[in-house]
Amino acid sequence: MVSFSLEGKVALVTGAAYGIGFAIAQAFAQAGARIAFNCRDEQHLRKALADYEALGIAAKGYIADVTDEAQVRTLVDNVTRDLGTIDILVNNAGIIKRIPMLEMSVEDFRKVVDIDLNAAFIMAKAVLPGMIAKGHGKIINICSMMSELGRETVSAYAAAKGGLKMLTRNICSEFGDRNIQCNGIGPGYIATPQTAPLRERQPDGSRHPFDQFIVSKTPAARWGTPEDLMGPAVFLASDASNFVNGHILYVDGGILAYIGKQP
Ligand code: NAP
Ligand code: GCO
Repeated sequence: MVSFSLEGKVALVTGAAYGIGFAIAQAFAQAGARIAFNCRDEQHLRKALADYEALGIAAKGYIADVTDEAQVRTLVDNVTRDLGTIDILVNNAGIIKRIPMLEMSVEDFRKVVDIDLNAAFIMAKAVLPGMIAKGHGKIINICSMMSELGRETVSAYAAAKGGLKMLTRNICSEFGDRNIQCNGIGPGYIATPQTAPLRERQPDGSRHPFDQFIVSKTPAARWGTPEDLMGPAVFLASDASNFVNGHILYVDGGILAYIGKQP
């Protein structure tokens, strides 16, 4: 019997105060997991706790910056104390800075790479010992279409997400024989606060040119929603995917498969 159940599992979803992480944590809770999440901002945390409670989810929330090794150590210790050893880690926390490369400072480039790539290494190192001791574990890295493609203004983000794809494959390679599966989810263009600037109505009330561009480039002819990622995330977190390892599951409405409509 194939099991998509997460009953009895402890899941930590980073950056799950809202957006994609919130939807993934909600899906895990619906599948039976106990939920922990973190973010940096107190107000985000308080609102997220209320939002989870409104859904009947007794999530545990923690303030922790995933780029800070000491804060991550404390985060993992606190989750372990409150819920038990972490079975499932989703490296979801991430930022983007959309700046033309020649105008982007090295500081900005480093900040994006620090959160979107280095933090996944820090988080994985913190949870792997517990997974090894338990004899199983699931790590899911939230990659991106920019793990495969570039575009103007997102050099740091694409470099980080490309690196995250290869970190995913390396964790798979190094820990597969410990019954730890590390996979990625590559969302397409998803309607969250992160992409809100790309969907803003123009002063004349028309749709943002990028909004029109993405919808025309996506076979599904729409933006994705965080809810579109819930099923794929449960699959990769469950025993149903125990022989899936080092895979990036693109949830993109088909955009990576499509050359685009002839003008
Ligand atoms: P979002 O709406 O901007 O949410 C990002 C979350 O991460 C927030 O909860 C934020 O909370 C948290 N966060 C940011 N930096 C953090 C840090 N250093 N430490 C801890 N938490 C941090 O983003 P999203 O659209 O849901 O995206 C989530 C993930 O999916 C990101 O990795 C993103 O790159 C990826 N992704 C998004 C899309 C898309 O189209 N939206 C597509 C592909 C991939 P605080 O600010 O309070 O810390
Ligand atoms: C952008 C977008 C994308 C999405 C996503 C696509 O500016 O191009 O923010 O990067 O966030 O990563 O998969």
